[in-house]
Amino acid sequence: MTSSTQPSAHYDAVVIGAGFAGLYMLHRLRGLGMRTRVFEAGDGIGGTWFWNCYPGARCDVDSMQYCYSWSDELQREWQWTERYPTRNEILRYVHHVAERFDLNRDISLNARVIAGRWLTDAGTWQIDIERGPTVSARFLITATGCLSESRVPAIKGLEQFKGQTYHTGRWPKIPVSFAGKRVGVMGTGSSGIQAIPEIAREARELVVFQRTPNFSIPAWNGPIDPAHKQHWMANYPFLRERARNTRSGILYDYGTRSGVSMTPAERQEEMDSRWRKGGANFVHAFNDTFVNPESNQFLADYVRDKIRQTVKNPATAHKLLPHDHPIGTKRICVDSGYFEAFNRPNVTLVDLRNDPITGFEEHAVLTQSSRHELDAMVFATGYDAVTGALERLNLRGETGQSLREIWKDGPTSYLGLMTAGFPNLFTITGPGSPSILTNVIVSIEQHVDWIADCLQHMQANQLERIEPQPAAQDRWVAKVQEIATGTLFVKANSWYMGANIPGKPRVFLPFIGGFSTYVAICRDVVSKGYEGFTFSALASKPSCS
Ligand code: NA7
Repeated sequence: MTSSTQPSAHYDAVVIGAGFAGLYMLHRLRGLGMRTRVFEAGDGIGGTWFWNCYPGARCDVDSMQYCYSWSDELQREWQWTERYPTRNEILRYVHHVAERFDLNRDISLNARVIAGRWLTDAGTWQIDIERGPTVSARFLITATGCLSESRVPAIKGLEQFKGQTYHTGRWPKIPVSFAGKRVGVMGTGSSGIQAIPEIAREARELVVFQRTPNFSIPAWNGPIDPAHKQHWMANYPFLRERARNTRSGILYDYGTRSGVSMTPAERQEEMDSRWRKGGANFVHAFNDTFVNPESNQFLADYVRDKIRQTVKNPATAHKLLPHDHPIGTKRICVDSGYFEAFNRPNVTLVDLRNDPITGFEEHAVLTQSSRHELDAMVFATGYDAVTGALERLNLRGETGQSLREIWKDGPTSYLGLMTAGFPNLFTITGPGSPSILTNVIVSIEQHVDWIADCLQHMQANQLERIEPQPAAQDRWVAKVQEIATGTLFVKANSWYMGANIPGKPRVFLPFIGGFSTYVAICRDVVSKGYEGFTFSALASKPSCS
């Protein structure tokens, strides 16, 4: 594009989003001496953890691993208190980091990016801020998160509903009380499964509207085990490096045997011991959980048995049994008393597959067979994952087309880092990278470091423009789909597949070949002179690397 308005400020780099990705990116860019501004839509930093303050919001990755590894002092000084950190504790950590590294002064809050245009002649991005200035930058880096574009389904009559409505990913910052109220929760993914036990304790009545029953593993959360903490504190760099060499960037106990190769007694012992430990590690019992339907079935049956044992009403238990996807192919949930909540007299489960919602009235939600009077409705209905937040930015590349237009049949990206036709635009944890299949902080750090190293390379070589070559991008997009097709993941109607958004193309969004494999590929690309990327100095024509 060539048209432009006069920007009010020019930066070397603009970063969109002040969550874990944006904060670390800012830190690295400063280290390169680049004049950088971070624009954040929210009125606070923390990204996903700023918005997700619903009751029970908690991370399901071990707190000793769910933190930055780029500063050894930082990881030694911060004291986590629970096995799985609450949202509030994570947010305190984020603020600690921002203050310790003096990041806040380069962050603009309440500053939503609503459009961006690549100006070919100037070699800059021009960026519009809602109710704010237009600025320009040589490099534009998105740190908008994979699960940030929240979504409330279109339901007939919802606008007439007079009760309060909430989305878990846009929870108000003022206290919300459900005491004495009749509350509905729609959605039984991770957010619903965390919120339901908490709301059940507080509300007069809780009606859970379930479309798809989900697998969940008990968290057995509690104060952090001092020996575990001590072990991590004493060995942080070594353990972090080991984690980076795994497929999910998390130091789990990865099973080394196929489920089918074990005797029934061995399998039972393996699953029992993992269940006793709790957490997402359960699904890693076998080395073929995600590729062998038989092995997967052992784990799925085990969890279904646990649900039957936990939920006292057999009809309710039956409705809660996951049946339409292999375990783990929708993001595995980790809960604290989810299935137990259905034993409470004030909790009702509505199975929307048999009894769909027909609409809302002023004070009720109607299903085909009944009417539920409600004072509040909580939507735990998820996100337009991975691509939603990027498309919403309305970024237009060299031809004037937007990412949304270019991605209408599925996202195109090279390594999940850049898209052809969008020079100097980097996408942290973009589509086609491991991102949300991993400890996302580990993936964020790897992307931020890769981008910073690339910019340093460009500085050193007086290069001002970078973009991926279409052929390299095509190969990568094909590879991402090919690897996914070899797994059970493609069998589930999950947000990994874009299946939760009506009309979204059905393609597998992240790279599922494993974090360590992905890192090796990225390193290889660099060692071959940034193979598949094209660099140029602005004055010259682009030349292939
Ligand atoms: P998820 O995992 O996308 O869960 C959303 C839930 O909402 C899921 O149970 C959906 O059922 C349900 N849903 C979505 N649309 C509808 C409609 N129209 N009617 C009824 N039910 C619906 O989002 P979460 O926020 O729980 O978790 C997102 C990630 O955040 C999580 O994986 C962690 O990584 C953290 P469906 O299964 O689509 O039938």
